Amino acid sequence: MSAPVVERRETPPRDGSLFLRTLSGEALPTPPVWLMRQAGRYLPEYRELRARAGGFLDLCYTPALATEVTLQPIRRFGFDAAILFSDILVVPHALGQHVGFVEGEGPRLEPVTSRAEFGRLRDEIDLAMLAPVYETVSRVRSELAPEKALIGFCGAPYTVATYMVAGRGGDEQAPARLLAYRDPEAFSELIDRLVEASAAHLVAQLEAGADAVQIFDSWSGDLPPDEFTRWSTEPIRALCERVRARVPDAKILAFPRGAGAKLAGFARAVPANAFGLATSEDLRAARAAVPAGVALQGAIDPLALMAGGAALDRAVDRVLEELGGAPLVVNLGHGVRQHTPPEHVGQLVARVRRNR
Ligand code: 1CP
Repeated sequence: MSAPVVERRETPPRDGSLFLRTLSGEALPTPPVWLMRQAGRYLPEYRELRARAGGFLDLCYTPALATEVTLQPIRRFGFDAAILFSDILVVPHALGQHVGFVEGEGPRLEPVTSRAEFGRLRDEIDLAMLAPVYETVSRVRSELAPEKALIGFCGAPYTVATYMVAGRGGDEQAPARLLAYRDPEAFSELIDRLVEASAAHLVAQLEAGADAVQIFDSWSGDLPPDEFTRWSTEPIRALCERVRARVPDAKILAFPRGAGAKLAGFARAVPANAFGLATSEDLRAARAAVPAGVALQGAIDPLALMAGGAALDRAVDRVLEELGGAPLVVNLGHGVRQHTPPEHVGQLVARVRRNR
């Protein structure tokens, strides 16, 4: 593993951060709120900057612009946490895979579909290539108010592997799943490499000033239980352990999107401070499934946010009612959608804070 690129900064204790207090197990009367994909194309100021930036990866690797995009939703809505503007696919990129983003279509990678093709990848992640990302983390941290938390992130090994093997996104998981059935040793080797690479990437973000990190497992929810344990739970557990070996007090959120009944086993095995819930989860069942004092994050329907009005108020109230009274981070069950009216996001935040 290469040496960290940015020195860890001395950060003042942020007792005022509702988000960090919640991750430490406090149940707050007004819970903290942020939204997955809170920076992005639904914001006119993002679209304007994106048009000037060139490609999407150029935006991710230009600290001044990535810092600005990270802060845009904080200025507009006053969320309790900012999430670093980057992407889960910078990890395969820094492992030497060709990664591109096609306008209007999404990510395209040169697929690696066999052990022979893994040979094209670096053995270890090139952290120097991601130096602009860590520079962004440290810039954002120094510009954010002390009571606002900064979240770094990575994709879970399984989710990132689905893109690396298929060469594209969406719900195209069949190539990775076929490889996992046909050649489990090869798939396991890829997952192990991703555990190491992702751990190095998360540690570098924490050392650059991120207050917490989120692991996005967007595509594991459909796996049958045994496969889910092998390819989602166990690698994420190993990833958390690697990170804590280097940063013992690291605050970690794990988001096994759509785990459903598999959440209980996942939450027993994975030593995260918080678990993210998708829109489809039964919230009371999820609360019963995680150890007492561990935070939950979620799970407002992004389409209720798009609809706005009374439906949005009801969706917010349901989350507060069913998950409140215990450590809770209000969020969506998946990312903000592109055509969401920005004023609905303002409505959501006001609804969460209305009794404050
Ligand atoms: O042209 C553009 O503006 C690109 C759209 C875009 C954006 C705004 C992409 C391409 N990535 C991002 C930023 C991003 N991606 C963030 C930044 C911070 C924030 O949340 O505001 C984060 C956390 C991600 C994480 C990410 N990227 C995930 C995990 C979460 C999820 O949505 O499930 C995944 C699966 C990706 C891959 C990816 N990158 C971009 C797109 C369009 C996709 C999804 C492609 C697919 O459909 O599979």
